[in-house]
Amino acid sequence: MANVIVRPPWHLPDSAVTPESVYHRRRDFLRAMGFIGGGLAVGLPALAQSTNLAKATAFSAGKRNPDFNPTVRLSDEEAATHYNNFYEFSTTKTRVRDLASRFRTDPWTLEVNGLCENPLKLGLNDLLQGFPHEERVYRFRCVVAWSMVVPWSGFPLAQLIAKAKPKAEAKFVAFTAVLRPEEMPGVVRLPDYPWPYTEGLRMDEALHPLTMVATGLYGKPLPKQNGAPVRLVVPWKYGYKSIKSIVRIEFTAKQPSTLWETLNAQEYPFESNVDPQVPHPRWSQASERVVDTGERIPTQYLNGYADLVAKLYPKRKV
Ligand SMILES: Nc1nc2c(c(=O)[nH]1)N[C@H]1C(S)=C(S)[C@@H](COP(=O)(O)O)O[C@H]1N2
Ligand SMILES: [Mo]
Repeated sequence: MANVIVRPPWHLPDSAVTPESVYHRRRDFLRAMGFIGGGLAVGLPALAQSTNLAKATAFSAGKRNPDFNPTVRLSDEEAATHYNNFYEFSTTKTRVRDLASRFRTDPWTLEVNGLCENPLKLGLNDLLQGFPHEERVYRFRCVVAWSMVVPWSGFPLAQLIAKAKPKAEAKFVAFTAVLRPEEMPGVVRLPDYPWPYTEGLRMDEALHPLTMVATGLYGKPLPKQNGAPVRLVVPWKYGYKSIKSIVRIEFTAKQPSTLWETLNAQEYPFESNVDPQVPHPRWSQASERVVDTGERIPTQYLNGYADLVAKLYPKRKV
């Protein structure tokens, strides 16, 4: 047998999907470290991860909510779980899954605090059992113009916000992902990134019923590469707003900084609504490539959710 690597149809070279400035900086860093040109050894022990029965039994995907069910076909589960953006592990989408295998996602604590009456500390079971779960099929559109359609399980973020009782001064919600360089080789390789990964929403966006806290994908607990055990899903914004592996949700009076906006505010602004009429400075956003079929389809304003969320953005004429 010839040793041929067959690229799945959804493969894209790393250079095509990494913001160019960032890509060059990373190469400079790697060159300085002597990594380019020689063999690359990542000095982390390959720990075997035991399967997590407690989590598997507590998880229930919930019934599919027919109100959120685009008529287009679901993307292949294989593509959605093998082609991932999770820079804490790797900038190469096809490597994230393997590199995330040693990531520990149980136990987990999600802290909810900041400007609120009732700060919370939620463990896995609080998240899985304290909120009624349902399944929703959402379109998902990455800023580099690939897209998929997948069933998430979880609950509206508004339910969690209601439990925390934000104060009137709280105008934004800031999200922070876990940071464990010892389990995350991508963090070590991008030392000039403003870790941890952070994101943010306006309060009205966070409270919108489309905004979801997800703990599952395709009827199963979230795979590590998709942001286990708990992530955000904001389907009308570019994918990077949907932060994975969240450990903190904070209510703030001022707009919080985010990792991507800090890196390049022109290219990755805070709002980041999907909009085919607003090109990215380096590419068009008019169309997108369906991740598993490779088909090119037109991109829709607010990723097809304009009827539900356009009212949040009255200045943009539809
Ligand atoms: N913590 C964290 N969350 C993240 C990212 C990341 O690198 N780190 N990448 C984002 C980007 S750019 C996208 S497109 C989606 C990808 O989600 P998926 O791998 O489940 O498709 O996750 C987002 N959330
Ligand atoms: Mo993305």
